[in-house]
Amino acid sequence: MRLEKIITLANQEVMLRFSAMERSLRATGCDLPLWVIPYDNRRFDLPANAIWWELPEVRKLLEEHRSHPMTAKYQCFTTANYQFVDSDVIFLRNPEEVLSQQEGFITSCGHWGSPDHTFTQASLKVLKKISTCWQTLVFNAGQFACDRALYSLTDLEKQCRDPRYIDTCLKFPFHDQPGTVLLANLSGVHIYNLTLPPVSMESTWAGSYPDDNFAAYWQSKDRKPYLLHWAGCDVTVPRPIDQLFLDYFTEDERRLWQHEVAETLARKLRHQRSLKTHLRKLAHASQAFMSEWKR
Ligand SMILES: [Mn+2]
Repeated sequence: MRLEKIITLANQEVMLRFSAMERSLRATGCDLPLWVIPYDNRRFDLPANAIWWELPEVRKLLEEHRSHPMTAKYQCFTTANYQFVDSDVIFLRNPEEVLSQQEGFITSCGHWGSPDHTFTQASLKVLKKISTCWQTLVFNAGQFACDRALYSLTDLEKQCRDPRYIDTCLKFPFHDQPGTVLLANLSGVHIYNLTLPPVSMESTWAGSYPDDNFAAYWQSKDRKPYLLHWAGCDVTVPRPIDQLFLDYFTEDERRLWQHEVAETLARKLRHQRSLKTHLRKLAHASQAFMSEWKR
């Protein structure tokens, strides 16, 4: 495919990670326009060659169903020749060059090995009807590329509203992943995962690299991941590979990042403490109940 743009989803809250992603993209030599789908109203000043991209028809459909803000990325399916990435991604190689050899719908995650969280009970039934090897067709919704528009706006809306798919596409409360996976599969496009043969790329998930020798896996240029995604990684547990995005921060940004991590850790500890308090209260209550009951 001949990439024409990179698409992402962001708001003010993820601005630091967005900056690292954008700088890593430019560092690979890719000058393509960056289209930013607004996650919500908290927009921020974009760097050069980046624009906010929102389709009012899609926004209206999602607001009507109070869909999760991440489902705003469904609008990617109405355009062609793009790479979508979350903001917690950095590029290691120029996506234009990597994808010039590919066609159809391109994924590159490891969900074929652990397909949980890519479907709902309803969408799993649909996926199983599409292929007995459905596990190779599910993917992480934070990194995908496609050379064609999969739906017109009208068809996208129709598909999302279909009684068979609406619970997965518009009403799933936690994220867009089962909906994104289902919509891509229903479109009939060929879905290829670059970590499977013939490309057999090394893992694009930062969590696959717990040690400081991560670059040792990337000796072969063709099998080096072209992007890295921190999907689901706990930011309060530092890992050597984090250096790859930290390197894109200025001194001030690094301090801001440390502050964000410290706040996340404090929230986590508060949550654990309140959970412990609740459990203690529950234990006391059940003891009291049991001693009452034994009398
Ligand atoms: Mn992500």
